[in-house]
Amino acid sequence: MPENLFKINVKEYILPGTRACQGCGLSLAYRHALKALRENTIVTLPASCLCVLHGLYPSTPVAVPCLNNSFAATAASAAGIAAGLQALNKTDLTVLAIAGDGGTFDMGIQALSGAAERETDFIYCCYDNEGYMNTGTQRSSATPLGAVTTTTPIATKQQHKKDFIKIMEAHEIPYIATCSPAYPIDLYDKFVKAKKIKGTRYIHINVPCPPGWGYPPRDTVRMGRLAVETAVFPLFEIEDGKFRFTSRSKTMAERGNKLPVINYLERQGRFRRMNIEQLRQFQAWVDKKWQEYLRRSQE
Ligand SMILES: Cc1ncc(C[n+]2csc(CCOP(=O)(O)OP(=O)(O)O)c2C)c(N)n1
Ligand code: SF4
Repeated sequence: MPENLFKINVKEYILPGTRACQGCGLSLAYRHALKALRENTIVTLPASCLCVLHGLYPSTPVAVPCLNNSFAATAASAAGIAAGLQALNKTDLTVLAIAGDGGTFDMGIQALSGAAERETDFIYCCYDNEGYMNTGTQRSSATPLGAVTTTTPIATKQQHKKDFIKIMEAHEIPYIATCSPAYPIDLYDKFVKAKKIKGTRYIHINVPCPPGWGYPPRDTVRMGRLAVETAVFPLFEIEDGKFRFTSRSKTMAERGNKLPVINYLERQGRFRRMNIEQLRQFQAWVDKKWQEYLRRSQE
């Protein structure tokens, strides 16, 4: 049963005073994710912007128990927590492992793949700001084609983003979802649903990042909406292998409309060196993925 605005948990688990940047998409997303998961949750996270948001010991603005772990070990630490809870017969707690794209697509993939294959009972969330942002915007395998980063400063990134959803689908886990802080009710619903499912659940959040992407902090929600409306980042869930669009992507699929990617790219400084050929490749890549999703949504 979908939630709506009036059913959203009014309790806050991120208190005022985080160390995230102004306009950070991660803090918006994390706020709604924790509201959906509520207090009976244990979070484990690696070095990242999220770790910075959590603050310095002994003070933190986050009002649920959290474990800081090493960069590559997020899913491994979650597996340890899940095993400990099972040994203690504590069945009412949700384990949330949450890491950036660097900590997921690159550094954390081995531990995540192992935990998913063992059907570990946890939610793994990748918040994807498309770069190693905490250390100053280095390229990751989630960085899109044509973006400038500090490790691709002149020629821009030459490769498309890794299709991480396909990798997670290959593990045949019961629940996969994408979401955006620009569509908070959709995000909230997906975490509520994931909490009720057993086994490994994977949630991928598109996280607009003002300093890393090069746009004014006031435009974070706008950037998140444009990512969805251009189909650069479609919203969907895959439950037991069944694909379904949600929220704005659902209406876009029904009406057959999506904006050209240029509407999204031209507002971000990181694409300032993109050339016409890369723009063409970017649009073709998005169109191909969108067609695949459309076909699956009709199966
Ligand atoms: C093994 C290891 N290598 C490098 C670092 C330095 N480091 C800390 S955070 C970070 C970037 C993390 O990027 P990502 O996972 O994408 O999260 P974000 O910072 O974007 O939130 C790096 C490289 C580290 N802590 N450990
Ligand atoms: S660098 Fe980006 S993701 Fe990191 S805290 Fe700042 S706005 Fe958020």
